[in-house]
Amino acid sequence: MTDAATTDTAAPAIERTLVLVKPDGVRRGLSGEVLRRIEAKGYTLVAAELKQATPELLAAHYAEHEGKPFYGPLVEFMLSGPTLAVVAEGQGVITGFRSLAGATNPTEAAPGTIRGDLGRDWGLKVQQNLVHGSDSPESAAREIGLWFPHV
Ligand code: D4T
Repeated sequence: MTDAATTDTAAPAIERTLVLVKPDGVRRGLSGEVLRRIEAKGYTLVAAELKQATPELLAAHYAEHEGKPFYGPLVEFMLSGPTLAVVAEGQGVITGFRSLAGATNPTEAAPGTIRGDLGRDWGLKVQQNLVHGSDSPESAAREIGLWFPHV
């Protein structure tokens, strides 16, 4: 007997997502640990580059947050040192990496996640939560275009 629910479903498309190891993660020497978790999960690294973000790049990347109270501190934090920008690939990688990252607030992020295991609240005006991951296919395409214009 065949299972129509599985045999009739098209294979999920291969996706790409933008992962950032933010300046706190790079400073704390956690870049390798983040890459290890991405690879251990089974995703493929397509590109990785240590970059110093610019105000222009961050204005585009974080346009949705402009005007929010944490926007200025967020940009200042993201300018405070190099960021490791990564493109990762695999079926479901956009949601999958968000699961690996955990909740935005590292205090609330579940143990086992990057933010839950390695992050904490430092009492600052912006959460320093180690990583970013695109939240939709549209965001991923836009963000990969911003950080890796040639990929
Ligand atoms: P990023 O974009 O960095 O992957 O984080 P999230 O997707 O988890 O969260 P976000 O875009 O909503 O926020 C961007 C960045 O701002 C910090 N932040 C956010 C903060 O300090 N206070 C807040 O209330 C929010 C919503 C954390 C991540």
